[in-house]
Order: sequence, then C-alpha cells, then structure tokens
Amino acid sequence: MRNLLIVILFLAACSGGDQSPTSMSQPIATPRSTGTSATSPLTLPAVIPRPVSMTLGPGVFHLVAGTAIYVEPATPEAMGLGRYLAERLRPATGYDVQVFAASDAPPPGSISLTITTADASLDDEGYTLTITPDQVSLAAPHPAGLFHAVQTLRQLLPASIEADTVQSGPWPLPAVNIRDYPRFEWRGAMLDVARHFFGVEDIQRFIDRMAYYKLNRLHLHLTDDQGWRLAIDSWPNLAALGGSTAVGGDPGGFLTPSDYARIVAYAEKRYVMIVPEIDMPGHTNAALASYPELNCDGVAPPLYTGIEVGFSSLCVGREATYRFVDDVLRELASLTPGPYLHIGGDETQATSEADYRSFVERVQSIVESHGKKMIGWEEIARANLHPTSVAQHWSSEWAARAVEQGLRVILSPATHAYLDMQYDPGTPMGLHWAGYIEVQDAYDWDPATQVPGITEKDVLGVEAPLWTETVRTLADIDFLAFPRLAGIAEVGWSAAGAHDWSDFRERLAGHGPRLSAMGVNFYRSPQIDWR
Ligand code: TNX
Repeated sequence: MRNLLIVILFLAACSGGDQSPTSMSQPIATPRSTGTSATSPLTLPAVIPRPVSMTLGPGVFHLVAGTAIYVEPATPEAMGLGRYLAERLRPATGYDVQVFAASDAPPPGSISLTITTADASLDDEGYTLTITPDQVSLAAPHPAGLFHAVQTLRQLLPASIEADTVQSGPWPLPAVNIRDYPRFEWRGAMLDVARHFFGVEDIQRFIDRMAYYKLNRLHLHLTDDQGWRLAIDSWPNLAALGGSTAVGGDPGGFLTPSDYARIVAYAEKRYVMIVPEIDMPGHTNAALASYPELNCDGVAPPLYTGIEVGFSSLCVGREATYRFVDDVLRELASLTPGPYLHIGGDETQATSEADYRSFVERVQSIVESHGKKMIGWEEIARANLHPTSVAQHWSSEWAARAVEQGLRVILSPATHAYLDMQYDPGTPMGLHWAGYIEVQDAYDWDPATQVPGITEKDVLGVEAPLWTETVRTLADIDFLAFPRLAGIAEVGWSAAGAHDWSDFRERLAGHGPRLSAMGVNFYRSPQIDWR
C-alpha cells in the first residue's frame, strides 16, 4: 500500500505522469517518444530551461511541516539565499520553514544549500541539485548557481507551490540528479519604460518572472522620444517635463535615483544585472523638448506622444550636447553597479552619417571615462569601436561589422526575440513589422547560426526586448512576454544539442498552472496543449 502511494505521489510530481514508471533513471539527452503510448518511458520533470543533465532516481522526498533549510558556509549572501528559498516555500505550504547555519551534516529530511568548489567546472552560474527520499541538496561554486538551483527546485514541486495563499499539498519532490550550467553568460530581457512608464513594483514583478527562467540581465530602455524616465540631478527638466507624458497621451512618470537604486538592489538579490539605456543621438525628443540648447536651432520641439521613429536627433555639433551626455552618463554610472551603459544608437535617420560616427566615438570615450563599457544597438558598428564595447543585433547585418572590429554581440533578432510582436493577427496588442511571432518562432533559432559572420564564440548571449508602444499594464507585459520569454531563456541557457521544440512544448504545457499560480497573465498559445 505504502509503495503504491509512493508511486502515485511520484507520478504526481512528474509531468505526464500517466506513463509507465519502469524506467526510473534516464539521462535527459536520451531520445524518447513524445507521445503517450504505454511503452514510452517516464516523462522527466518539466524544467525550463532544460538542464544539461537530469536523471531520475527512485522514490520521492516530501516537503513537510518540519522541513528546514541548512546553509553552508553561512555567509550573509548564502544565508540570504536560504531565506529567499524559505520565502518561496512558506506561502503555499503554510509551513514556517526555518533557515539554519549548518554546523554538521544536515539532518535527514532537510534541504541543504552549499557553496562548494567540489565541481569548480560549474563556473559562475552552474549548480547541482540532488534529491533522494531523505535529502535535498543544492550545491554550487558561486551563489548565482545556488540561486538557479532554487529555481529548478521550485519547478520540481507541484505548480500550486507558486500560489500566495495556503494550498492543500502534499509537496512531493521526485528523486533526481541534476547537473546544470548555462550556454551563454548573457540571458536578458529588455523593458521599454519610455513609451509607457512602469514603476518600481511592476519592474520588480518582471524581474521575479525573468529570474524563474534563469534570465540574468534586465536592460531598461529609460529614454525615448515619448518619455525620459530617470531623474538626473544636473538636468532636472529631463524627467520633470520630458517624463510627463507617454504614448497616446497616457500618464507619464519617472524613477528617482532612489527608485532606481531599489530596482538595482532587488535585481541583485535575484542575480539579475540592470543594464540601463539612454538612447541617443536619435530617439531623443523628450530631452530636446526639455532643453532648447540640445537642438541645433535652439528651439525646443513640443512633447511627442505618437509612435513614429527616426525623426529626432541631439545636435551633434554643439558642445552643450557633450556636457549633457557627460552629466547624464556620470550620474547613471554612479547609480549602476554593473559594468555596462547602453547608449542606444538605433534608428538615426535624422543624424548625418559623419555626425553619427563622430558622436558614437565620442560617447564611447565618455562611457569609458566613467569606468563603464559601452553597449549600443548594432548600428554603432558604423563607427570605430573598441573591442570592449558590445553591439546588440536586432535587424540588420551591422553586428557582423562589430564582430570584425573585435566586439562580442548580444542577439535580439526581431523576427524571433521581439516580445512586442503580435503572436498572430488576432493578438489584442503588439506590432507586426517584424512578423507574427508564435511561441515556436520565439523558440526555434540558434544564436550560433542566426547572423551570417557571427559564430558561437562571438555571441555574448541573447536578449528579448519588450517595446511598449502598445503595452500599458503589467498584465499586458505578461501577455506578450509569456510564454515566449521562457523559450528565449531556453535558447540562452540550454545546449544547442538539447534544442527540441516538441520536447519544449510538452514541458511548457506543465508551466501553464505554474504561471497561473504566480498570477502571470500569459498567452494561452494554441501551439501548446496546456494543462
Ligand atoms: C524598433 S529595435 C526600435 C524601437 C521600436 C521597436 C518597435 C530598435 C533598436 N528600435 O524604437 O520601439 O522597433 O518594435
């Protein structure tokens, strides 16, 4: 009877639990039937992104009222990770999960978090996760790896673990052996807070959703024609006037330096680097409207609330422009612990070619004078660049020119990675200039072969931009980002050889209840047999 119960609980903990449990240990890379025939082997738990290796063992671990977390060594950072895990487990279980500094071997029935160099090849973000009926062990050489291990652990528990109210349980975890690390170091999302403004709370929720899929970079597009969203002490009118409206005349807003610092701190606890963008010399109408001296004719244009692009330019020939750039980037650098400042550089039809090149080269030096590295949209490759700068591909072959100059690139191909594209013509928001992007389109591409002239070694990683011309609420963000962002996360994390749409779509089906439990307003794509 007890064995039968264990088998039932075990199956409940695994996705597709209607299959035979005869094959209890199966390397994840083994080809297997995606059908549900009685002869197909047991389906592995639905972890996204797919781990490098995962084998199932016999039995289940049960999270129960007394389950505690033991941390070793008990550094403040590692203890913080223990508390982060406890906070994820408490609401739905209703258990008062305790976190202890481990002095001895953790007792049976506990969860251990260990920083250890035992497997140093796991590098900055890799981890192991071992679950037996007696013990859950998360181990990594660095805290970021432990953080990712926690995300995997969450995905092995029943979906209702993500609810913020007490659920009935039980809380089985399948016995499993996972060893995992990312393919690319840069796995990002971009949020445009300029076309529509999103404040601290919304951005924090977005960070939580990203981190669940092991994304580790949040690029904030802070300025554009329609809005300037970060208060700059030395140029106060930028936010005060330039931040006062949004697309369609919707309400504006801006982040104060302390709001920005709260976002950075929140992201840091989730191992997400904030990458701030000040878009220039184009996409600058909000700044031009705020300060007449930034315009070549000395006349400030009116604020802009439409969705055209390519009509604005800072006055490249004026020294006031560089005082402005220097002041803004100095203040931004002082608020930003990460090594990068993004300077935009896209869609500069209102700037001459010679002006564009000299501007980008001068701004590159200004960024470096503040101790940072420059990132720009791929058009920056028209200028002479330093190999420490980074180019971001979106829709041309300029990024290959950047690679010729020795730069590495971030891949955000609009036809796959643009989260603001509609899924299909019926999608109630979004644009479609780069096409319609269903979940499979977002998933099915390889960063190593996407752009002629750019190979795996040139690729820093991937990033999915969410432009917000048509996006007004967190629910809208959720709808366009999920589930496509989960697909992009797998493109960035999982090995090229593990890429498999039919396998991904089955795992994604199991994430419907998880996203629902988190309150994510995701798109129920007809490509997925949602559970
Ligand atoms: C292109 S991608 C832009 C943005 C728009 C977006 C809309 C890029 C670097 N520039 O200014 O918001 O298309 O999809």
